[in-house]
Amino acid sequence: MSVPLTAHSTASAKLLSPDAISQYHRDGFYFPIKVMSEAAACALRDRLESYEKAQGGPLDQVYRRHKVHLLFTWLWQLIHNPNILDAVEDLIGPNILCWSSSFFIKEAHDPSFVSWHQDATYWGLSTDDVVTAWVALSPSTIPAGAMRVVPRSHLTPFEHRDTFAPNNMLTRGQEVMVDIDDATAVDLVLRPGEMSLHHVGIVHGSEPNQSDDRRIGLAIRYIPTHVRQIKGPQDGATLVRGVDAFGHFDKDLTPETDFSPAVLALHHRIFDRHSKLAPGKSDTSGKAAAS
Ligand SMILES: O=C(O)CCC(=O)C(=O)O
Repeated sequence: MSVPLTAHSTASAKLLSPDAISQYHRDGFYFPIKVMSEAAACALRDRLESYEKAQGGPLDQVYRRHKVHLLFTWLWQLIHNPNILDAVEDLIGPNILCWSSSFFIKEAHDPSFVSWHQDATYWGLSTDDVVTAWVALSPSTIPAGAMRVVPRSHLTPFEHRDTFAPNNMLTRGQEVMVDIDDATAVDLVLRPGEMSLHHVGIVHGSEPNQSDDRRIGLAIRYIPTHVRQIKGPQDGATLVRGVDAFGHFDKDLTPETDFSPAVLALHHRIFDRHSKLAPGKSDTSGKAAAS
């Protein structure tokens, strides 16, 4: 976290304006960015909910947490969405891997929350030029517990502690060991089909969902190909744009069908690998969803 993100050239920007790019580098986030129509986002939500209906309940915690784009072919397409990738390219350059993706779903009137934390503390990645595209598949409003960020906090790494607080959506209830003045936070309010972009070092979190609708967001983690995994086990990723001249990550499978046996076997292998690690290192995404 100590190395500040090097701004990618704004001259060749594909989607973001020069102001948007500078704002991202200065504040550690940028929003809202329209990725698709509201109708298209609702169609994706329908696909998720049809699956949930067919299997008689919400998507399993284990599945929603890790590389969910390998489980559903429609999420595989979403991580390749050109609007998302154009904006990400404007921030981290043209050679892009999708390292992971996680659903953050809060049911209506769900007490689940996300404590203030910085992803860079847990992910074991070698550099700071890592960006999350958080794509809304339902309205992400303040009552629904939209994600909140603390501007410019990506420039200062903080110590964290594990709280294991009930209803905390993070695996160990990780939180920064400094008092955050809530008044300085910005609510990333999004319509379905919009996304926010946030830096791996930014302090972020979210409040419970007090609305009558679910809050559904897909957090997609993008890294430039030069990044290495320096703490966790050998890791995989998907090249979504450009070329990978480094090969630091194994190539993840391409899903041919939803929940293909090959992908499920990969998921089990990932969990076996992670369960052999010491507690505290067992979740490279740093996330879990409680329900
Ligand atoms: O969806 C949320 O409320 C939190 C998301 C988050 O922590 C992340 O995307 O890193």
